[in-house]
Amino acid sequence: MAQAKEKTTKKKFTAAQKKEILADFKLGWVSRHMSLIGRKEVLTGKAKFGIFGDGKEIPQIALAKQFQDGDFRSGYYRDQTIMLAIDHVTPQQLFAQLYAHADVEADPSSAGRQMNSHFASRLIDEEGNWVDQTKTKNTSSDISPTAGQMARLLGLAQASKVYRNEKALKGKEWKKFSNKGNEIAFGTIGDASTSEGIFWEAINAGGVLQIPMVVSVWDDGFGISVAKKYQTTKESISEVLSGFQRTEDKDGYEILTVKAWDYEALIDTYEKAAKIAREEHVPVLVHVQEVTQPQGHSTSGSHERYKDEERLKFEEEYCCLDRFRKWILDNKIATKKKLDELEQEAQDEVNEAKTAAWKAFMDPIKEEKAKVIELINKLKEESGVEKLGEYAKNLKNYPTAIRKDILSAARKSLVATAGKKSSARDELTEWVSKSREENAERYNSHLYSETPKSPLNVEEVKPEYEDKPKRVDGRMVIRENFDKLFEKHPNVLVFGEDSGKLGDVNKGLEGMQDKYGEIRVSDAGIREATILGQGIGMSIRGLRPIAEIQYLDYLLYCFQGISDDLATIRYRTKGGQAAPLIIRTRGHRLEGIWHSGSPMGMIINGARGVHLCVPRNLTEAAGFYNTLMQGDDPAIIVEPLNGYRLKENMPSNIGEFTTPLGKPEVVNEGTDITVVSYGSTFNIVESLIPQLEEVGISVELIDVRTLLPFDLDHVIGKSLRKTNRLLVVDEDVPGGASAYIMQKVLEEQDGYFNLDSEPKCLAAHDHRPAYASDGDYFSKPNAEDIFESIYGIMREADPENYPAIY
Ligand SMILES: Cc1ncc(C[n+]2csc(CCOP(=O)(O)OP(=O)(O)O)c2C)c(N)n1
Ligand SMILES: [Mg+2]
Repeated sequence: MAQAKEKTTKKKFTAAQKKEILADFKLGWVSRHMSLIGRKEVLTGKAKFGIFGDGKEIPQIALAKQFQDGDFRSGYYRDQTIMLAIDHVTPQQLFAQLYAHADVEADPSSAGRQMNSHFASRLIDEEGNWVDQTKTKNTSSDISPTAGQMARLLGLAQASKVYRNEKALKGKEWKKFSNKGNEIAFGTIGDASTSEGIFWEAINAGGVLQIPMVVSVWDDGFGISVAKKYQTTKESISEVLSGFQRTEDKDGYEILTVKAWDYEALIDTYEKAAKIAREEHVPVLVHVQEVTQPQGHSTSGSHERYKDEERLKFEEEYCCLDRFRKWILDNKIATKKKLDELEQEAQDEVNEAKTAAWKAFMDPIKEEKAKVIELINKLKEESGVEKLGEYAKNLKNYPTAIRKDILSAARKSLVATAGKKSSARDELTEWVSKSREENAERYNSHLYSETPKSPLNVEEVKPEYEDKPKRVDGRMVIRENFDKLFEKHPNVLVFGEDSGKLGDVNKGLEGMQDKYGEIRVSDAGIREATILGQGIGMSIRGLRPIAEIQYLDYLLYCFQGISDDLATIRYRTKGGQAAPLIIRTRGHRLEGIWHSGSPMGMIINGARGVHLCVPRNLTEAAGFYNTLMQGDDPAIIVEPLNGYRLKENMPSNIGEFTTPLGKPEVVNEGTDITVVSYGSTFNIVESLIPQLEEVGISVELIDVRTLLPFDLDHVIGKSLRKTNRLLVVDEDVPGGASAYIMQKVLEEQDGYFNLDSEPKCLAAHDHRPAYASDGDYFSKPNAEDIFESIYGIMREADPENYPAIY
């Protein structure tokens, strides 16, 4: 443990400086009391869990002084003091989130959906329009996975660089996102979380990109109970990162270190950090050392269990607020009495905020409770069912009953009186149904866009063709379409491995960098997780990034961010933020274990909140880009890897036609069996149609086109009414996307009631696909497999007409 040196030099301060110092002192104590009282609220059962920022107050006050309108934060759950200092939250809102007050007004960060200290600005209005970000201090929405904020931080910072340097973005419409690229993205992270791979990936990428981010590491020596010696080589993140320090002739980082209890040094350090980042667009790392954690990690445990006596003593001696007090007294800025008064005022304010937040949280619930007790008692009278009295009494005697308790009592009362006729019962039934609706809005809404800009509202425009259309390689269709997109939307930019100079590995972007420049069409390092992060961050700042993941099999490297961050952003802010990022990738069959994957089930199950487009050819793919560009949701487009060199007709309305989301296409009408597929397997099924017709099987072939959303108008269910037979074909593992399709059709589309034969799925094998053509043939559904599956279903229904093959 480093020994802290005490500063004793006395200085003269102006009246204004003194005022600011005392305001900082009080703010520090408002934040500290928030932590102390907040913890008690959890321990007395009023809230479920609490995590606070005690010990980090003074560094955060210093950081906040540099936080200007237009700047962004990408941080984690220790940052309550920054948020208070930039007037982003009030103490009452902090308590509201602690209580899980499910109301945007009470908890603007998450409407009660997130644990406390997970912050977010409301960046979009109900119509889906971005607010003017240059007029506010902004924070991207926090997530709990440690270091998850680092990837997004890159994009938030990179946006400043794009706005400063891209000629296409000098127009008026972009002024609400940036003032000449002067915005800093402030990142914060705990010392232990720097052990995560994504931290290192993001740090390296930030150095390469040279973007205005200021990363603060709050080094309190622990990650829950695990001390630094198990986390960080040499137990010092600034020391091990020192090779990143920029030099006269080489770009890199500015790395600064400072002690968490040294008010003056902190102010100087952050002033310096911000100036470098803002003016020079150079990333800065501030290693804030000797940070304390007076109450331990969270309300889940006590730190005495893992901190030794020496550490506990250090934490007491180096509490940043105590040190700040001592410094104020030493410098005769205020008297002890004045400081005591300020502390008391801070405590009173926090207590008042607590009381107000609790009342605002409980009042509407109490009303609902009273209403339900009244209805249950009335129902007891009318039905004569005695046990209802008990339900009403139990509810009444439960002072902190919340909505689940109320609804539970109401529903149990309906079960106990099932079949009875009573007006009170009708009223209670109606109440339950209304309550369910309200709670669905509270807890289940805003997974996808609910604004007029939702991509689901984009009208379908079919591709048009000249009489004799040009036959071209599929990659030409997508390339011409990208050209139009860049031309039409100055905020579109694409980046990924080999996307720039080469124009992607399949040349779908050939020539685009020459035409649109290196800012809009760029190469990225091999680092999928942060390519994604660049995309998320930039899409939050009004750009329309297309993040390219070279092969679908490598999506796993960024799947954590897709699932935790991208897929949840709208949901976790209850519609307050959106990241309309398009992830471009290519997949399904090509060659071998890592270039033939089709893990659609994994994506579907891990990324609800992101649209999943699975086009069968490049024209369909191009249409998805055109649709999504008009919408405000994120999506993954899986281009078919084996389609780039197959011939397609070049549409004449390139850049204009759209492929709709959630609307399958009946590509071949038939009467005997419905075959549902997508992507590359779709093309195999289609190629079998003549062969199937030869044996007298009429196939209705449907391309689902998107797996998320899935067949919104129940096209497949309608087809089953005609054919009464179903085969789902894909190349995911068994039980993957094919099982998902089956569940949707059987449960949501009444498929069960329209089947005359056992419905079947034909998927790939459980293992990854083996290399080479035989490997493919024996790993994935092949033409014979598909033919025989269809034939088998027909034979089962009509053995005479379809004799045994084997
Ligand atoms: C990926 C992931 N693993 C584990 C956790 C559980 N967890 C929450 S906080 C934390 C420790 C973080 O320590 P540090 O980064 O030093 O931040 P501090 O809490 O000390 O400020 C852990 C392990 C998590 N949230 N995310
Ligand atoms: Mg820590």
